[in-house]
Order: sequence, then structure tokens, then C-alpha cells
Amino acid sequence: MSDKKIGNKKIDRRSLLKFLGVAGAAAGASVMVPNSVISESKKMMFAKAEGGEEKGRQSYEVKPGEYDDYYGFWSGGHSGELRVLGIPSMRELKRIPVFNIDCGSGWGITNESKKLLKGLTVGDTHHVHGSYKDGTYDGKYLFVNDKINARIARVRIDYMETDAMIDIPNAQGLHGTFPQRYPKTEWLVTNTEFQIPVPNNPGAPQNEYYGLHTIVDAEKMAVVCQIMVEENLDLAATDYQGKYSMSTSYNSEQGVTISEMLAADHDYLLVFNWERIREALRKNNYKMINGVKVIDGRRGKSDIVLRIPVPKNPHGVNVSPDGKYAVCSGKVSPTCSVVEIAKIDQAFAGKIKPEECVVAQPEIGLGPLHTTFDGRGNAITSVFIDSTNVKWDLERAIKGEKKPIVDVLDVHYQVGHIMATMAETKEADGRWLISLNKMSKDRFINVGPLKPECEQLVDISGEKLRIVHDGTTYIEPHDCIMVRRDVIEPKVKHRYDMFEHPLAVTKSGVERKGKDVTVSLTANAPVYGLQEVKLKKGDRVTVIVTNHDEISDLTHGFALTNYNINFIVSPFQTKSVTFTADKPGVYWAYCTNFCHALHLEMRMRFIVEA
Ligand code: K7E
Ligand code: CUA
Ligand code: CA
Repeated sequence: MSDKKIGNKKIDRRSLLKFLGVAGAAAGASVMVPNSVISESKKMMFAKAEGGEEKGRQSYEVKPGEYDDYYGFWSGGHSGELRVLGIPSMRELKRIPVFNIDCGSGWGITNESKKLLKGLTVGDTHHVHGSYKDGTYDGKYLFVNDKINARIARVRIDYMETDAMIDIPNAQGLHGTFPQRYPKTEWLVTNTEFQIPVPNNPGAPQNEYYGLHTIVDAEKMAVVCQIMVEENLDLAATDYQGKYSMSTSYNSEQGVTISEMLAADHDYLLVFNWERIREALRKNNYKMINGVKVIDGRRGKSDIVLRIPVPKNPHGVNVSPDGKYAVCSGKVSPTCSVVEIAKIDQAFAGKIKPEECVVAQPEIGLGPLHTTFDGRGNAITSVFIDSTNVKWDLERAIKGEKKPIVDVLDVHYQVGHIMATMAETKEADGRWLISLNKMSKDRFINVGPLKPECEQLVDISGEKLRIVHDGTTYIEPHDCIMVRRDVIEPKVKHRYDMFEHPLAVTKSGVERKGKDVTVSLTANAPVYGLQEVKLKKGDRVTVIVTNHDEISDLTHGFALTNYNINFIVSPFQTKSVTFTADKPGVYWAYCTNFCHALHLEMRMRFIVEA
């Protein structure tokens, strides 16, 4: 690393910190000191990590042909997708298009995907979580939010494909999303980060802008109800008893400018009491707004919501795998607030004050954002301004130690989410942790003004944190979970259940009803079931393709030249597309996915007569 590069980094970091200073981060001048240059000790650390196995540490080597121990499910931020990685190799195994358009799979081009996307083409996937049974993953579904268009999507794990998508009414900036963990995922909660008038009347005064905690039926994928509060609702978590969901709020001020949002000296962790929500539904204590049951959870209006004060503008909330504590990361405060969940019962019963639920407030570093757990009593917090992962001891914090720090690891740079293997379950196993860093700055060869993002895999099996992988990733590594392979692998199918699709083609043919033409095609390597189809200009054509090859991996494609159509069909899968034959001429359709020695010959003509 040359001096010049180090010099540049210093400037980058300084300007960023200045910005944060303007934003009002409670950070003094001292924030510029930590790791503004790469230290000798850090270089040493990388040198040591190079060899795979280090004495006394687990190996992170996955030899060619070997399988990974974990599935990583990544949310892809404003790319709108999800990704599947192997951990610890960090090999990208698959991308699952969700809110985006993906030409390789045809997601967004087929009738099946259009039915879910309803014409929307962008999304911002922040929080991905799996469905649960008894406090751990059941391998059935993944859920993910879209912050841009206020939607929740569900991915079924057997096909690793998006299977449902719903709009959340009355919501903007859909954010923190978390499934019920116990006894199983019946409900899912999702938050609105941006307060708006409910209903959305443009003339409403600012103090009538509200946040909504939405409850979704995870199996039916339907909104159950919404709890309306004054606060904005940022990150979300559920407990391990099926009693509570909780959300951090950084804008309890109902501000609309940054200075208004930072005005109060504290904000809240809001806890939602599920028994009392059910009671309100039973007693019809709600208003129907835009087709949704909206329960009034405002201060003084109901006993459904407990507001636990925490230092101003907090960010993540994460529950420890033993179910005992919720850790609220301070963001603007250098602390994490540890809330004892048993005390929430007492606070709801009116026996203690909400603030008495906070049993520790250790100092972690500058800009703590998200916390994860190793299942051995340690918390690990991502610290954005310091660019560190900080491991700390929960018990020592609860005993009153101000800085119960076990280890501090420099990461590169400005870490957002971190997540340890199985950490959002009661089976947290403390093996690997991923640091999803927002910036890579000068870490890789220059590819223009937009630099790659950086993610680092950390071995957390020992006392000290050790980086074992340092790589780039496509925009944006937002959040993730890492799930043991034995939970997922047996659930994943090699081929589709052919007749699950009502239009599955068993025999190729063309059917015409006036201007509506249905073209049914089987695909068997290396041929489609028809060699040519005659159409008339102006026909409304639906092409349905079913792949009849049962060998797994034998995926075909279907692209229609100069008609903007492109999708794939995997073994026993059916997909369809509808278009208007508005251009006369000869148009070849061809297989886009290499399937056979005669893959290039796998094509057919569409003849559109004038
Ligand atoms: Cu921290 Cu949207 Cu998950 Cu970003 S939120 S970091
Ligand atoms: Cu079928 Cu290539
Ligand atoms: Ca605030």
C-alpha cells in the first residue's frame, strides 16, 4: 500500500466524517483518529489469515468440488434481488430476482412474474429472514421487504423462487421486517420508516404523519392489521415466545427535517403486545383505512405499545439467541442498550417503568448499527464510523461494566449489517460472521467512480475475531442470514412439480380464437415441439413453454428475436408470455440456455403475415 493511497483514504474518511458531523452524530474530533490509516498490525493480520488453517482455529478452506457448510441468503439492496452464497467459501451460487427485472431468468418478462410485479420494475431489498418453527429456521420460506414500493415478497426455498408479493397499504419506506419465531411463523411484522398522513392527505399537518407496524399473515400473504403510532419505525425484531415484536424509532419527534429528527435527547424502542393486538381485533377496536384494519397505538390511546426510551436516533434491534435480551444499537450514541425481555412483561403489567427494562448500556464505539450473537454469551456489533466489528460480553455489560469489550476488529470500510451463522435463531453456533461494508474505497483496482462494495468473512470461533475472506460484491450487500446446510439442502428440489402450473403443456399446438392465439410448446433437448407458427399482424399471442427434460441442470431458454422476450424454463417448469405480433416478417425463437450439442439448432420460426 503506497503512501499516496493512504493519504487519499485519510481525505475520504475525513470528508465522510465531516458529513456525519453536520448530521449531528454525537461524535467529537477524536472520531478521526481510529484506523484512519492501515496499521502495520492490520497488514500482519491479513498475512496470517492467508494459509487456510491457523493453529487452533477452524479451517475456512473449501476445496474445489467440496460443499459449503452454510447457505447465505443476501438481500441485494437497491438491485432489488436476493442472492444465495455458500459459506465459508463465499461462492455466489444463485441470484433470485424479486423486485427487479432479470433477463437471464426472464423474471419481469413472463406472465408469471408480471402477475406478481404488476408493472413495477424497481425495489430495494433490505431485510431478509427465513420462516421459523420453534425458534429456528424451518427451511420453507424467505421473506424480504421492498423499501421503495412498500411491498413484502416471499421466496419459497424448495424452488428458490419468488412466489408471492403483496403491497402494504398506508406505508412508505417499508423497512424493518421480521417473522414470528415461536411457535412458528404465522405472522410477520414490517415497519414504515417514513411517517406519512394516514390516509395520505397532502394537506395534513406534520404532527399527523404516522408510522405503521404492519402485521402480515405469512402463509396467506395478506395484511392482518396495522398499528399506528406517532414514531417512525426503523428496524424490527420478534421475541422467542410469540408475545412481542419490537421496533426502533429514530424520529419520535415526527420531524420532517434532519435537525427536527435529531431534536429530542432520546427516542424509543417500541414493543408491540401481540395478545393485546389480538384482543383489539376481537373487540373491533380498529378503523378501516384503505382496506386495512388500523389499530390506534398512539401515546395515551391504547395499551398495546410500550415505549422504552433509548439514546437518540438508535438503529438496529436484535434479540439474543437465548431469547433473554434485545440489544438496541445506538447509532448516534456510542452505546448499545440492553433490554431484558422478562422486564417487558412487568412493564406491560404496570409494575415497573418502561425505562427500567434497560439493564445495561455499554459503550461500544462510534456509530453502532447492528448487533449479532455467537451463542456463547457474546454480542458482536457493527460500528459504522469506527469501521469495526466489536465483540463484547453481554453478562459483563449487565453486571455494570462500562466497556465489556472482548475484541475489536477493523473492517473495510463503514460497516452496515453484520450477521453470524444461525445468529437469529436459538441455534446460534458462533462459527462465521459476515461484515457487509458499505464502502471499499481504495481496496481494489480502480473501476471508475463507483467502487465495488466490500464484504468480509470473519472467523468468530475463537476469542479473537479473524478476517478470512475479503472480497467485492455487486451492489448492495445489505443484510443477510446464514443458515446451516442441513436445514436447507433437503428441502430444495431438483425439478418443478410439472402440474403445479395450471397451463403445463403436454402436447404442442396452436389454438386460435379470433385475434387471440395460444402457442403451446414442449421443450426437449434439442427441440421445441413445433418448428413454425403462423401469425397475423395484430394477433395477441400467448406462448406457453414447458420443459420436459427431467435431468436436473437441463434448463432451456426461450427468446423471441426483435420482440424483447427472453426467459428460461428449468426441468418440468412452465412459463408463459403474452405479446402483440405487431411487426410482420420472419422471427426466430431460440433457446438461450446452453442445453445440448445441438443447442444452437434449437430454434423455430414465427411467421407474422402482414
Ligand atoms: Cu441498517 Cu435498512 Cu438494514 Cu441499512 S438498515 S445498514
Ligand atoms: Cu435448449 Cu439450449
Ligand atoms: Ca430522534
